[in-house]
Amino acid sequence: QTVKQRLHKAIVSRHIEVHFQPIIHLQSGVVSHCEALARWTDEELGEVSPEEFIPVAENYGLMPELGYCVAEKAIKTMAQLNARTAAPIGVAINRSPQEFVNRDVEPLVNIAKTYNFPAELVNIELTESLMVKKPEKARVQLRQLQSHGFGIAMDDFGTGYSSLAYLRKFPFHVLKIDREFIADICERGEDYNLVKTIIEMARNFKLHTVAEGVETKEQMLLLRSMGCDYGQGFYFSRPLRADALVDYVMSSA
Ligand code: G
Ligand code: G
Ligand code: MN
Ligand code: NA
Repeated sequence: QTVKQRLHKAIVSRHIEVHFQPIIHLQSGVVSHCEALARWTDEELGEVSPEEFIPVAENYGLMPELGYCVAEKAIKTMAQLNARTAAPIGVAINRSPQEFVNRDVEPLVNIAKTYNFPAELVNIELTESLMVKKPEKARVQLRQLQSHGFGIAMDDFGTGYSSLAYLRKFPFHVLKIDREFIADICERGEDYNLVKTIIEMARNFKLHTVAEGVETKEQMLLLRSMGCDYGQGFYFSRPLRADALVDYVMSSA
């Protein structure tokens, strides 16, 4: 069996797991959202990284099904979690360009309805490549997502084309600053200035900012003082299985 066949089987039989990485509001320390991250463990191949299997899914047209499976499991888990928390926590779901091309937003709307999960608590994360390759598809779908109340996040900001025109033309709510700019923020003045500029620019566009790859307390404190809204990274937590996420949220509340 090829990797593609194995992956297809895993998707159809719903053996793709979802892990969750908390996104923290820096001023309050409260868990705001959790990013859903696909995980695949194959009997023979062992654990396969999403860096490897997401491209396979994209090349063979499996991404819409994989995305649906992840979204369904993620929203179900978060709905169960929110039944136990005082304040509801949102979920961030990655959506690949292929899902924008081959699917409309209907399935996502239905999942949210099924679990009685407010669309306002779902942020759809997308990368800049989508706007470059499929600007018209992107525009139509982002408007649809927006009209249903979903939030829209620009993922990995700064690593792709980063045209400011996209921020102006598309209805984003959140800007995620790529971890490559965060890694040396305490040591390198250039990186500090760059991130500071991104945060100020985001504020002009009325976007919330999330710093990715926060690994130390010093980075967290610095980002908070710079006016960054949210942080995500190993300093707070690695991506967690659903049961570990419940423990994390309950003990940090
Ligand atoms: O989970 P990890 O941090 O290893 O993720 C590696 C990459 O795979 C990240 O860029 C992440 O956005 C992507 N990824 C993880 N899960 C999904 C998913 O469900 N859909 C899409 N499109 N990308 C995902
Ligand atoms: O592209 P995206 O932002 O969706 O990717 C999320 C990926 O980033 C996941 O693979 C996750 O494991 C990884 N990640 C999350 N937090 C950290 C961190 O603090 N440091 C590093 N190096 N990687 C991280
Ligand atoms: Mn992401
Ligand atoms: Na990212």
